[in-house]
Amino acid sequence: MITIYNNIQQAIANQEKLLAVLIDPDKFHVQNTKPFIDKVNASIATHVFVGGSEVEAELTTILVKEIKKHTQLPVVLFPGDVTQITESADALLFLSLISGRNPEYLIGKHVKAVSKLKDTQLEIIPTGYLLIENGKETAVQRVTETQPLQKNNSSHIVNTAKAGEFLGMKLIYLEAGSGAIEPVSKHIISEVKEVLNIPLIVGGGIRTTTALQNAYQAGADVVVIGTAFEEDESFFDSLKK
Ligand code: 1GP
Repeated sequence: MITIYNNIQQAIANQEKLLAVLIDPDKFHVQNTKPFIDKVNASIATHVFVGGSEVEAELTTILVKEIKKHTQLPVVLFPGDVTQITESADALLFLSLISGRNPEYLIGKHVKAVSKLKDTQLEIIPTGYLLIENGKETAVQRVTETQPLQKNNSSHIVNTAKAGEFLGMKLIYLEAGSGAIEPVSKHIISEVKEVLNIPLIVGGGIRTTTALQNAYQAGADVVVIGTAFEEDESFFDSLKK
């Protein structure tokens, strides 16, 4: 069976870089879905991620159904909470916040999610999620009540990412936080990439094609961009196919 995860691995084997456009249902007007997704389709984007730190229940399902009407790209849930799980999507990043020490975000919410996932058709992708310090408090930090990893302690970041791989996680996600002032540095991305045998996702604060290329050159396999598109859809013009 061809799966979204296998396709990511195949793309990496072919030395392709992947771009996920993140849509936060809390900050997005559903009636804007078609024009927005038309721009996504015309761009180099390869995935649509849907999720946010604080989203009203049911909004995710409504939005995902609308997105699926307008694109063939895989729609992947990037949930801040159990309420954001919907069968209308294709896959679910089953995120464990391994940079933090809050048991709810390490395993608690996952246990609660199981009753929603018993007969799921979603492809579940276990993902080690690492929040990296970026100069200001982010929604992830506030909502999860965890501290980000210090950016000047790269060996701890590397060891945390590798521990995630050893635990069986299939993706590692380095997160500076939505709207971060500073994206994750090239130095941290390259050190983490060096030790990993699984795909690396990087997101948070990437607002320019230069920052995107920097992340790719440093070793990011998938880059996630949300805020830059929310603030200025003309950014898609510089990312046309
Ligand atoms: C946030 O990594 C994503 O979880 C994307 O961040 O909104 O800053 O692009 P931005």
